[in-house]
Amino acid sequence: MSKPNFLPLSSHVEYSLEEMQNRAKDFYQDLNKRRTVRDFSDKKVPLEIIKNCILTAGTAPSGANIQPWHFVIVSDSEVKRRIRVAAEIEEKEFYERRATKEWLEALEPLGTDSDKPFLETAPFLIGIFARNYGINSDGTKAKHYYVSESVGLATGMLISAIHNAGLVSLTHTPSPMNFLNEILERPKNEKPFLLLVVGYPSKGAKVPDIHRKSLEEIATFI
Ligand code: IYR
Repeated sequence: MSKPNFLPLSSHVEYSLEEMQNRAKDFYQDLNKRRTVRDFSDKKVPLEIIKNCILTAGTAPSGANIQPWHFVIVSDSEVKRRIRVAAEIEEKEFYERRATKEWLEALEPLGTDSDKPFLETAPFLIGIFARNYGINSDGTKAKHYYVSESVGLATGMLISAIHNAGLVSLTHTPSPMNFLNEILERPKNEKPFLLLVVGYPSKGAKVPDIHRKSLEEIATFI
């Protein structure tokens, strides 16, 4: 067992109480403007912006600091086309057969269907993979901890970073999405977690008239 190495916490910034109140409120008000968007423009986005958003995602906490995530950033139109074709096959199956009546009813307010043009229109698709286990140098499996929680946290930070940059995203989960391993050439210790569609909204993009729960509904103070 090696001894842990500790460094002084030099990065923490302490604000005045007033500044803290303002920052907390401003951050909430800004993130509350985020909407999941399905109408994308084909307007180009500089790769540098996406790289910084990915770096932000990589700052998420993770079980035993294993950082069990991998992001595949897709801008190639042929790869995007292949993803759309494969996703629409699964989605058609979902909407026409696999989904229960209850599930379809729950999706009604979102107005979704099996047609996924945004998979080709948006400038970037980000395939987010969860590394369920690692591979040691001798080929044996290395255990990873709290993988879904860790990748979920990183994804939330990625979505926030994209919003902060002035772009919009869509959390897309064709199910099953194992085809992403094949198209994006990821190894079998990685499981597709989510496909994040990123870009600008189309001119005149519309979003469903749905609402966020109140503080009383989502929190209890004891
Ligand atoms: N994957 C399908 C269905 C879908 C499921 C949920 I849960 C959503 O919140 C939205 C859609 C689709 O992308 O259409």
